[in-house]
This record gives sequence, C-alpha cells and structure tokens, in this order.
Amino acid sequence: MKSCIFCDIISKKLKAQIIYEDDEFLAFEDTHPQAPVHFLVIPKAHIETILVANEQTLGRLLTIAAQEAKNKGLEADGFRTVINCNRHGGQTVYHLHVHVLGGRWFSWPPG
Ligand code: DGP
Repeated sequence: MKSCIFCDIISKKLKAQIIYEDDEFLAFEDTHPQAPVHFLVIPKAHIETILVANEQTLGRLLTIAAQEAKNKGLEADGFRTVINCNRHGGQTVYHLHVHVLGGRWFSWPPG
C-alpha cells in the first residue's frame, strides 16, 4: 500500500487533534478548517473511497459524525456533512473520510 496520511494519524506516526477514538474509527480536527468547526471522521481500515465502503462502515461514520457534532454544540444551528469522492468530488486524501463543518451558514448548491 502507498503511504497514507490518515493511516499515519491512526498509527500516531503523525500528530492530530483527536476528538473521538474507538477500535475501528477515529475523529480529528481538519488541519485546513473551512469553518469554525471542521473535523473528519474516518474508519481505521484503509478504505479508499465511499464506492467500496460497506453499509456498516458508512452507518458508523455518520453516527459518529452526528454524535461529535452534538458534542461540539452544533445541534441547534445545524452543520454540514460532506464525503468527497474522486476527482470531480474534490477528494484529495484517498482514505475514506466524512467532513463535519459547522459554526457558520453554508450556501447551497455547493461550488
Ligand atoms: P478531501 O479533499 O475531501 O480529500 O479532504 C481532505 C482533508 O484532509 C482536507 O480538508 C485537509 C485534511 N488534511 C490533509 N492532510 C491532513 C493532515 O495531515 N492532518 C489533518 N488533521 N488533516 C489533514
């Protein structure tokens, strides 16, 4: 497998501000925040894109995303979850991740 930034975060080779961790999932602050709150939720298994993720993984990712959004106080005003996929989706890190963004208003449709 090619080197993967998020696998390095999972193995603690690379430092990150971790906000949630269990045996199979991790959530941490994004280093290039696009909103006052911006964190990522990832599976510890190296799954490249949403296209090859199973139902259980996707369910857990979104459940943890919502749980940590609530912990960040985003429940009342709301927040946005994003999964970028491949080139047109703007994916830059090929390890499946859910972005959770909050603390400001987001336009629709996205750019
Ligand atoms: P995407 O474009 O959907 O593949 O988003 C990748 C995100 O990963 C982007 O918002 C920036 C974030 N990111 C990239 N490298 C690092 C890193 O080393 N640490 C952390 N915490 N986030 C990173």
